Amino acid sequence: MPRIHVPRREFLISGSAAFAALTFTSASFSAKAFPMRQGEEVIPWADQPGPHARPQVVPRQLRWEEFDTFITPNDRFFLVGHYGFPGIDPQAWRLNVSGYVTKPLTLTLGEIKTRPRHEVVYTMECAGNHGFPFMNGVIGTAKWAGTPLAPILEEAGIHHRGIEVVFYGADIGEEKIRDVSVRTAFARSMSVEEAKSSDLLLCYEMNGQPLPQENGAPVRLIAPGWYGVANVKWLSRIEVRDSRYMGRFMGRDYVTVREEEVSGQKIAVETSVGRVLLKSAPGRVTRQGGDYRIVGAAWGGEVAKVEVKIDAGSWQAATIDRSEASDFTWKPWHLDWSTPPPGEHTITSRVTDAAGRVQPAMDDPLITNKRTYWESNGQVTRRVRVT
Ligand SMILES: Nc1nc2c(c(=O)[nH]1)N[C@H]1C(S)=C(S)[C@@H](COP(=O)(O)O)O[C@H]1N2
Ligand SMILES: [Mo]
Repeated sequence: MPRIHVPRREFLISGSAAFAALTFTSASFSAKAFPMRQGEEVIPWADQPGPHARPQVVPRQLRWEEFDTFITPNDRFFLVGHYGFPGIDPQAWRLNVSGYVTKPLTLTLGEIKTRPRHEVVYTMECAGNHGFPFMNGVIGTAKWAGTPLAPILEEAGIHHRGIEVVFYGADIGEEKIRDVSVRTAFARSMSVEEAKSSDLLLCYEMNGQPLPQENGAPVRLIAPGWYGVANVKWLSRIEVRDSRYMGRFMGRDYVTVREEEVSGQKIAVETSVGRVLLKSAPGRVTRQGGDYRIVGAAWGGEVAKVEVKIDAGSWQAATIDRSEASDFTWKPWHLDWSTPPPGEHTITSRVTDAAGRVQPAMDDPLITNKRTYWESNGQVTRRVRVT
């Protein structure tokens, strides 16, 4: 019968306070050319996001004006930490695979690193991106390296009663549920079927550097195709359970509430944030002499077409640059704007996928019937001032 493992805490060398001591190391980095021209100048957006309501949870976002490389350098990659940014001693760290498995495993970092190494280039977006006026840069693309999870689950042998795989972080928070206060780990789960996907990695490297502390060192889950929240950092425990896991980040937070029409009535349906949705956004406006250009990105599906609308004009097809893109990454695009008249302009983009689905407009019922800010994949409009 499955044994229940008590999580090891001794590898935690610091808790949430660790964030204050974080030093963001600048990764040595060489990136390929990007839709960029000689001597061009970036025009800052007129609609800068306001100060973050919880800067300690989201201490860093991408500044879209700096969107000039396909790969986001580590020191520009956004950060989200709901229970702080713990520092973990990699020597003492262990990963436990337990619960409804026939052979529980305890893996060291060394053992994980000697297993087959895979790399995936994946654009990670927080499900809260564009859901708030102060959050539009919780997205970035990195080359993640690690070992595939599936063979490890195979080795542990999932018991026939196991239906859910829970990924626990080493970060612990206090949660109040009704009138009970409990300490709980940041955790997310997937069905056994989803967890067995060959795309999932136990990741220890980001853009050729050891995974930075703030991004989940020594090991995080990388779940290409999912929203950021599924990519559990500071991974300490993988547990197979015989019932649905309903922790805060599955069942209360990162829950989309959407009203749906059922027999003429509006009924709200709550769903857990899961796979990333089709989306695009204008990235930056540049000027080379009098020639303006709009550069942006599209992601979250099989990108077939990107169009841009300036002010109340008609949709114009943008040029998609697929030179560095792969399945799980954003696709950069650009549109030459020539010489716009001075004054303030709005820029909106929309992406269409290979099946003809279009990124919804902000007044589409898919968006307006949504009562929460998660999974905000509506069309993004930015404002720019031309002088
Ligand atoms: N252990 C742990 N993992 C976590 C989180 C967290 O707070 N704790 N935040 C999640 C969320 S909401 C996002 S969007 C991504 C952000 O990853 P990054 O900080 O490397 O950009 O990590 C996810 N993994
Ligand atoms: Mo997130």
